[in-house]
Amino acid sequence: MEIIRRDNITYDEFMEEHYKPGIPLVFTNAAKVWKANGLFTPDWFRENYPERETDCRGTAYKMKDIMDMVETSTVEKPAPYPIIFNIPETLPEVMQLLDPLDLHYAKSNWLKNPMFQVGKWGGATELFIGGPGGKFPYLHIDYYHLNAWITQLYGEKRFTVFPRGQDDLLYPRPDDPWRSELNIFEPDFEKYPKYKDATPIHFTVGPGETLFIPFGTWHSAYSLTRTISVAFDTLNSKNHKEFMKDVWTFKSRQSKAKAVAMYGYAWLATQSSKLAESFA
Ligand SMILES: O=C(O)CCC(=O)C(=O)O
Ligand SMILES: [Fe+2]
Repeated sequence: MEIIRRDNITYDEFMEEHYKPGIPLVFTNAAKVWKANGLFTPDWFRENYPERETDCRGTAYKMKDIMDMVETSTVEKPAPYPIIFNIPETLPEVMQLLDPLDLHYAKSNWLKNPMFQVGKWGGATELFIGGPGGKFPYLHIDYYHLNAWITQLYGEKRFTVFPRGQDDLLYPRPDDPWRSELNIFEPDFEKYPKYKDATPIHFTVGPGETLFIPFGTWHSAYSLTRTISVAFDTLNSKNHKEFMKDVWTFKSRQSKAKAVAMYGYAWLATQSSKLAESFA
């Protein structure tokens, strides 16, 4: 199977052919509506925001140092990946360059509701920075069954996605069902024999391209060059049921009381979003 790439697809075509059936898509030019498209480069960030900091695996890094790290990154000695900035929190000025965030396709999105901006509900807009050889550490589906939208603004990343319905072949971890035990970059077929029947789809996403990953789709990524991408997730009536189920599963691992509280909160937040949508 191959990834489908489309330019100038209409919103209705996207909904019918990709969103509803849950088939990934690369939009080749949806990002043309963002000022960030063609503007974002390692030097642009280095010059404009040299002192901005983010944490990566317990270490704080400055933008200027990150850009040096990815410049010297190699397959043999890759820079840490991914290095992520929460854009609204650490680079708020950048948000106006990502307008409209939904690219006219990623809608509706209940995560825009202020109730989801409190706490870690997946409502973040994130900047991903990488260097050659940077591997996303695991094969996964996004938490809470959210849909993922990843726009490549600089450099090239190789993605791997699996068609829906192969969960059983991909060995989800018993203690973390959104994460796989497999190392897809060097699969151990002896230990994970069912993986032989899985059908990974590999493809490269380049500057100006946007990858839509439907909820529940297993995926991972590999940075081929220096890369800068913007990622966000969406929630609406289509993935709401799975979202609520995940909120329960995830929170009940902490405590039943917490699960009840958080489930109640999520339910209220989704009702409020649904109501707002019906008046939009
Ligand atoms: O661009 C990447 O490295 C993949 C990011 C991703 O899948 C995620 O953050 O959930
Ligand atoms: Fe993901």
